[in-house]
Amino acid sequence: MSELLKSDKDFFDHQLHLVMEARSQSSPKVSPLNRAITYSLFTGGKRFRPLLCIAAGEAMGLNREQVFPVAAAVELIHSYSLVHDDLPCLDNDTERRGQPTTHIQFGESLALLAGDALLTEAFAFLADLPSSVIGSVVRSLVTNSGWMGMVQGQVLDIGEGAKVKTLDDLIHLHQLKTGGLIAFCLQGPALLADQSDVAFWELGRDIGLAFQIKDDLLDAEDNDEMSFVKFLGFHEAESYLEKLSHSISDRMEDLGLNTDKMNALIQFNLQRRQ
Ligand code: GRG
Repeated sequence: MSELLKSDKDFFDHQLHLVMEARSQSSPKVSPLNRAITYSLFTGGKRFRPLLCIAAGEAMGLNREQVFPVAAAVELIHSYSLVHDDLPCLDNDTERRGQPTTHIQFGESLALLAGDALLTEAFAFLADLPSSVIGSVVRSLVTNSGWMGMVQGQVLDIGEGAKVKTLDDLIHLHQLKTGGLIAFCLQGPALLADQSDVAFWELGRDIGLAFQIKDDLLDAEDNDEMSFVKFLGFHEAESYLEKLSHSISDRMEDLGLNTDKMNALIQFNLQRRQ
């Protein structure tokens, strides 16, 4: 990760620690719930979504302190989604980020509840936003992460919704599942900066799609039915990602988002190894 991004990551982690530590004072500090929440939130995430919120916000004239509530809210939702996704009733994964998953470490019940707490606590961050934008930012996060967004994408992914038959179906699934939260990383700051948000949302959704394709390339051996590698083959998926990344760069330019930090994040995705 470039120094430019590392400084924002350190800022974000520090602020998040301070807030979560302060919140945990109001319940017994060493409670198992607190430990499960802290474990899920602070064990090695890349922080791609908060970094994107900060970079996009700065390109729109906001400083990182102003963007922090939006960045924290999206990371807590991301964290809950991973905890729940790893549970035996969904992916049944035992390892994440090279560590035992939350339910392996703390048991299924606490993992489920820690996920619930992360999800609801996310919205407490948005309560700190200027009152003129709270409504629109909350609505955006709900739409992108919930019934109409990430949760719906997850339902398609487990095969409980409409069947995924074509590439367009697969794109739709991942635009919801991974693209929803990442779309919010551009739409949230745009709403805060009082900018028209639709083009930012569309661009964010495609950055999310690029993030997912890279993930599929990294996990090519997993043989996942809903993967771009499975659908297109490895090399075709690689060139799809390359084309998409070019289109993303062009649209960033059109929207005035082609800053060093934004470009560093697009490069970070292309080059990441995890
Ligand atoms: C449980 C409602 C619900 C949704 C789960 C996020 C998700 C949907 C499933 C996790 C599995 C997965 C591979 C999803 C695709 C999105 C994605 C690439 C998640 C991993 O995000 P990173 O790489 O994670 O940003 P870190 O570890 O860096 O925080």
